[in-house]
Amino acid sequence: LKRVADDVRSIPEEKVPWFPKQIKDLDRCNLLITKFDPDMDQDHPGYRDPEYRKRRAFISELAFRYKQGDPLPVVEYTEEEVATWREVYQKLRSIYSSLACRQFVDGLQQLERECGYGEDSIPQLREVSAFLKEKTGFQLRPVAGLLSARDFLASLAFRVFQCTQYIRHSSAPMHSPEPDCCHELLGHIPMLTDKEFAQFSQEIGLASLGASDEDIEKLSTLYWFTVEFGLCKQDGTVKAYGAGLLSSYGELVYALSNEPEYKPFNPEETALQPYQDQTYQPVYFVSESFEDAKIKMRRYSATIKRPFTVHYNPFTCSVEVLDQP
Ligand code: TIH
Ligand code: FE2
Repeated sequence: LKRVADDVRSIPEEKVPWFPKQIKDLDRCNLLITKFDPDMDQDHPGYRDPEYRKRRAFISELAFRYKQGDPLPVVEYTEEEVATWREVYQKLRSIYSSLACRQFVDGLQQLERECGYGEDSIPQLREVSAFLKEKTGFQLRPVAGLLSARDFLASLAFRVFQCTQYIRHSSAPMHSPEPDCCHELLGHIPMLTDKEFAQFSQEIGLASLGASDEDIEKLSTLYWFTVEFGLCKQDGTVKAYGAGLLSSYGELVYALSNEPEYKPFNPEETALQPYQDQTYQPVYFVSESFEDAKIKMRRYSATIKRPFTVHYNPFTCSVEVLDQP
């Protein structure tokens, strides 16, 4: 009797959530969150614009059909879409040199010189992905909208960045509560040309694989306050490196205006900060430098309990899973 009881007790309790082991498995990481979708959200500026919604449905379809390894879809943007892009680009471009971090400005300059970035056309994911691949090994994958945190973070483990391809509604160019191509191309891509930032992003992804729902919630909060809304010190002043700031003229100006609250970046605390996804953040976290954010994140990730360790094999683009002894 005693033996039976002991056997029962030795059965491992933890159920590890499924996670992708090979880059191909990202085809299954496609759970969308529809709360900001123009078909669902009455406050979306496109909700009452049937033309806009039809266009969104068409571009979403390209992402739904996409399989890992397919050539990235090319979208022929309309004049109205390019006009929105131009407005966003011009406004933001005029404040980057004073408000964006050095790595961002360098990345954007490279993209302008070597990858066709400019106000006259919306860069195509296909071209941008090829460029990034050479710089930092990151590649892009089209996505139809806002992804669940677990699926989004998992793709980072493979140096895959999921990008929306539609553009925000022309009536609200200075801020959008959901990601769009302005957010991806202007907010994220310049940062992803930086080796250290690319490494930082992949490490968050690797820490998320097979993590509990509770740990995913904390990691996505950390992602939110760093990759999306992070500030860092540089040569004695505070600059933006978060993509959610760098793609929103309204929030970028606000975040560095001294009006909101600022707290030092500290993963244990930052992971528990409730966040705002409808409008501007009431609080931003400032790190001493990138290097500092990376070291602190790494230390934090090591405290996440998982009954295994993961190792990324760049030759096979797969994750090797080792049981914890
Ligand atoms: N608010 C950003 C913008 O206007 O570009 C977009 C997003 C950032 C984070 C989530 S959605
Ligand atoms: Fe984003």
